[in-house]
Amino acid sequence: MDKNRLHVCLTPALLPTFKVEEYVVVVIDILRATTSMCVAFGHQVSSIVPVETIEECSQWKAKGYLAAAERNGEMIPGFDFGNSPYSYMRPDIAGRHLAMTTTNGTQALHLAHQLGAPKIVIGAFSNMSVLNQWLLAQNSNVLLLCSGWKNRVNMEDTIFAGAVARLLGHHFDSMDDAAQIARTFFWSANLQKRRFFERSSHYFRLIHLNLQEDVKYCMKKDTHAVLPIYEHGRLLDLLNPRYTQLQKELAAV
Ligand code: 3SL
Repeated sequence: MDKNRLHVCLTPALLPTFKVEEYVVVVIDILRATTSMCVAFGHQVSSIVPVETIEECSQWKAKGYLAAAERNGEMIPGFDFGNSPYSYMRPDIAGRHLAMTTTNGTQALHLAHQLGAPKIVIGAFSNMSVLNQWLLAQNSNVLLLCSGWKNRVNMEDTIFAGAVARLLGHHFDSMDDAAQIARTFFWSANLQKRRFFERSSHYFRLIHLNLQEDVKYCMKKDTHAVLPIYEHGRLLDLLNPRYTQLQKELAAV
């Protein structure tokens, strides 16, 4: 029997070259959107509505949602959050709904949806083991979508894609060159992940904003056993014991 495919898309600009409808898509934005999403779910946020524009995010805020808006690493004034994983480490977000817009991560997610991805989930070092187990159980092709930076390739998302491709590769047909590149890069970076992160362009952007602690946090593995999945315009944590209940509540709205 043919194996399912595991492929890597190194930047959203390349996504239209894939038959996206044939893959479960994993959206990756290690610095920092997908890491922050995992932390928010780890602190029991009920759902996250990822939106493309700051205006849409404001509209959700006006409806009583918590709202996170980031552009170029900085929080947009007037919102509750920017995009720091640390900002979600507080008990009062439990049970709340959050709208979020970020420079690349939420845009990549929307593109995957627009191009017909049947399932979209969120990946970061924060939820890596849970994600890998779930991907193995899907019996489906998998596309690891690196959000990159403004349609350019970045190092940190490629390293993560390489880590997943290396761990899962032998269960799949994953002989595409982007997966090989990511795997090889991860292999080179693995022993000195921090040094590699510190050479990335986004590291310098974040350092300039005094966010070095965020970078360190985003490299940590398996901090949260969460699996954010995109359903009907929002992310829910598939592993939240209230998942089915939340689905029902939101369908009734
Ligand atoms: O690109 C994004 O979506 C963000 O993660 C960028 S930042 O880390 O908040 O600067």
